Amino acid sequence: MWTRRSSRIILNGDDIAASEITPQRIFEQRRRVLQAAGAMALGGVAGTFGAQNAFAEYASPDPKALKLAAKTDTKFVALDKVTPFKDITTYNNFYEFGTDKSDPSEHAHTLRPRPWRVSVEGEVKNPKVYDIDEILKLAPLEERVYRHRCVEGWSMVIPWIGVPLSELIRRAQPTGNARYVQFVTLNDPSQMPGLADPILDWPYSEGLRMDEAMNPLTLLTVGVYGQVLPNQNGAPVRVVVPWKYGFKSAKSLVKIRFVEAQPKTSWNTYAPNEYGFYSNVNPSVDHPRWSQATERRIGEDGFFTPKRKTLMFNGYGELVASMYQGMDLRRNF
Ligand SMILES: Nc1nc2c(c(=O)[nH]1)N[C@H]1C(S)=C(S)[C@@H](COP(=O)(O)O)O[C@H]1N2
Ligand SMILES: [Mo]
Repeated sequence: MWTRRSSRIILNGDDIAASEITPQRIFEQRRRVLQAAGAMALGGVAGTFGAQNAFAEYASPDPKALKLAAKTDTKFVALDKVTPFKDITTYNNFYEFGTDKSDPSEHAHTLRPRPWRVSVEGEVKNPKVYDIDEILKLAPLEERVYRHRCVEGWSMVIPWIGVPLSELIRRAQPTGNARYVQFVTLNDPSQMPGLADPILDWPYSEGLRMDEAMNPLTLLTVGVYGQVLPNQNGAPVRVVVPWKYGFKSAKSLVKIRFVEAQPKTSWNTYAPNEYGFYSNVNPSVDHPRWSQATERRIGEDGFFTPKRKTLMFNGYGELVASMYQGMDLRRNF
């Protein structure tokens, strides 16, 4: 559950957390967060590249990776233990590179994340093709530690870096007809060997309602762990929607399209009874083939590790529940 303490929102409250997240641990982590935030506020963000990341403890262990500096707002920092870099870069879903969890880390080296362009189009007054470097400079980069839960029943805690998607939407100036946003992934078989396999209706595509896209949690994401996104995590730019199942967070985007009608999405097209358009994390709505009541946190799984209880809206209800008031979330799953 979210607990509000002054202006901060602190994530806590699943079973395992009782033993792991002691008051002392929370206190120390929050102090580090606030110190980091304070240091950034004093020093300012020292340019897009090359500067020290706000969170030394989340620095990428990859010495060759291009580093990104980011500011932080403690409101968006989940205090759960962060999942190790090794796990978040070797246990991935990115079907354009194969369906095994290890496939993206083994095969995504063929993706060429630079140069890269993203077309912002459709029902907008300012359509524009953005170069990836323009996206990096849309607004000051922010570091956000989010819970990330896959519909398959596992979860991670990831220090993403990006800008609120609302910054891009504001510049695009949607017309009155824009009710949804569609996100489309690259569709280039020369870079993505998995496209040869017609598992999904390529290109991978996802969508959000306009208010969901504008929600301050929705992050246009360019980095993780203080560095640019590794290819397997959706380089060079993806969306991250932390209160929804992971598949809503489309990777390696080439198109962001504003539309009037609810867009078709890859997983919903594949199995409409299993993957709804909304796909809000909801422990009380089972997937037809398995329960969604609990989850396994990657990086801490052992034979005897108890599963965690999955939280409504992945724990982000305070920031998102109002968008679904009056909606039947069993029908709109
Ligand atoms: N283009 C594309 N985006 C995608 C996917 C995919 O197969 N292709 N998989 C989705 C799923 S099911 C999940 S759980 C997350 C995984 O993101 P991560 O590997 O960075 O943790 O990416 C989502 N975005
Ligand atoms: Mo997923």
